[in-house]
Amino acid sequence: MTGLFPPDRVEVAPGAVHVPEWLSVERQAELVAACREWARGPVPLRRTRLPGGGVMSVRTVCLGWHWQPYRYARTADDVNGARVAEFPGWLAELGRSAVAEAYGDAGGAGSVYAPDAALVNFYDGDARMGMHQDKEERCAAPVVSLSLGDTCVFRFGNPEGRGRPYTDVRLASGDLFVFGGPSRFAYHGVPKVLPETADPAVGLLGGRLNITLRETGLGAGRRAADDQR
Ligand SMILES: O=C(O)CCC(=O)C(=O)O
Repeated sequence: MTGLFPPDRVEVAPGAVHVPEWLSVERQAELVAACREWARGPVPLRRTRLPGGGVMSVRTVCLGWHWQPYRYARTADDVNGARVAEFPGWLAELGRSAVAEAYGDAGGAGSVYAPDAALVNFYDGDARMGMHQDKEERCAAPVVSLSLGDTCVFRFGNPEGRGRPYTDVRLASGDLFVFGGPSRFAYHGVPKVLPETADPAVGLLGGRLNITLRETGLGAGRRAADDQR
């Protein structure tokens, strides 16, 4: 937390919690540096090609498991065929702290959280993300979202469809957003990034980074099969 009296967490929908200013500026800068390293490879940042022929405006790199529409694999078959970088233990630890912060420690939700995949999204220029569900995971564990750089408008909807009701939340650098429980499969998207809103101390000159942590539910058997590819 950065402020003397940090803003409280806000429950945007049941199980969907926004915690403003969760990461210190120093921690944000460390995460930006880590994202730069991950973007170098073994799989580079890429714009994801959609089955309908469109290309996403956001550029993405994955850790642990590579996401492509609409499945996870160990190798980035739609990029360069390389195996994605390992999911770091320290990032899983950060995910556990995030879940504990969002939901409180009482239920122990944080201690059992075991994310094994991360999508790192970079938004520059007019990049945005349409309303979608995160549903390739075979597991209903929460998604943890960390925002870095420019502020965005994050649209958080409902599990039934892309339309209303939804809530527009401003996610600023250092904010945490966790969605699980009844909101785990809610549609969400990023209609807008607000340029030049980042603190230069974070180390991202222009644009926004978002890291989402997920539990894929893809077990050791699947992993062993993939290792033999
Ligand atoms: O950038 C964001 O805040 C949302 C990212 C997202 O929805 C996703 O990676 O599925």
